[in-house]
Amino acid sequence: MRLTTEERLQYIYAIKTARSDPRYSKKFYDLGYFHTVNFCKELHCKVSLLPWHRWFILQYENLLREIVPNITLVYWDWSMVMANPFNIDLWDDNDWSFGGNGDGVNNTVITGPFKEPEWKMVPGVGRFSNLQFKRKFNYTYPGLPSALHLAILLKLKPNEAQEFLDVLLGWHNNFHSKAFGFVSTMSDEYAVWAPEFFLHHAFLDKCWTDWQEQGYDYQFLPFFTDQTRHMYGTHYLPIDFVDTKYQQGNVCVTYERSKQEWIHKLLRNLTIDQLRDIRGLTFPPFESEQVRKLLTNHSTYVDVIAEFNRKYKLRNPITLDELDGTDRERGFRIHDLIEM
Ligand SMILES: [Cu+2]
Repeated sequence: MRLTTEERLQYIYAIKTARSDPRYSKKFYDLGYFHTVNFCKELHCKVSLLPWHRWFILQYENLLREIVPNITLVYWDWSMVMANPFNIDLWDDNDWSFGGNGDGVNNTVITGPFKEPEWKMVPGVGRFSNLQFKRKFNYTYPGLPSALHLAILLKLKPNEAQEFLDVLLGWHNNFHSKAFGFVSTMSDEYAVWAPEFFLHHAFLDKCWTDWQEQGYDYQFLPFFTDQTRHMYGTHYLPIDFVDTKYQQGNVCVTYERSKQEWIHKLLRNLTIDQLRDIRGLTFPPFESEQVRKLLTNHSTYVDVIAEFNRKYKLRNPITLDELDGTDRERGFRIHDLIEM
């Protein structure tokens, strides 16, 4: 579903209140601080990326729910606008949007509800209080996958889970670094303080959930369920968060479907071979720069993703100029899909 203006205002109100109201800002600070100082440790390795962040976004949602009890986390399905993700009203200057691109030499966000200096990213007077909120949108080639690319990835079987996880992590990195720009807040260890962080991680979690919902073997992947160490900084094991419907604390999470979910559904009903026949943009490349920026230190990702891109490459790749209308934003021909 799409949020109403009222709901968007409420969501932004909750974030702003969490940041500035002394009743909540300590918790808000602690969450962000934890993600920032442990950024390089384990949070972005393969074991932690999905289950750990599932736990983490739940903590954030719980905090927002202390402020607005019926609120839920919001995801942004950027796979539907991968070719031009910054051309939508999310990035407008309205009170119900997230503001626009950064400005000036520092690329500081100066429009919308999170603009400087009214909005300071980090509460308090501590170590990070002088940080500026930065964006440098990559309009020309954001490096994100399309819904078509995502559908191909979701076709990987549980015995190909390592490849699935590596590619998803790589696309996740592209979003942080390449799409928002290497000098942006989203691109470094302060990413968690950018409100778009949670739009992104909620969608990443939805992608994982969609993959998991294909069966028991997908959901209870031994790679996660066999882990016997607590997830970093928590009292939980990955297994405590592999089932969205039964997360620790008796939390049941379901993702409401967006208006464009029918496209994902149609795509998912096709075989890999059929998907590869749809005319669309090629897979986003992944360069070592993205790994370096997010400090995951696994240069193997570059190879795994290059191999994935080679193995599943579209049979009829086209360029942006060959697409028009909403196809041009989605990055593939919807007609080809409907006619399959
Ligand atoms: Cu992330």
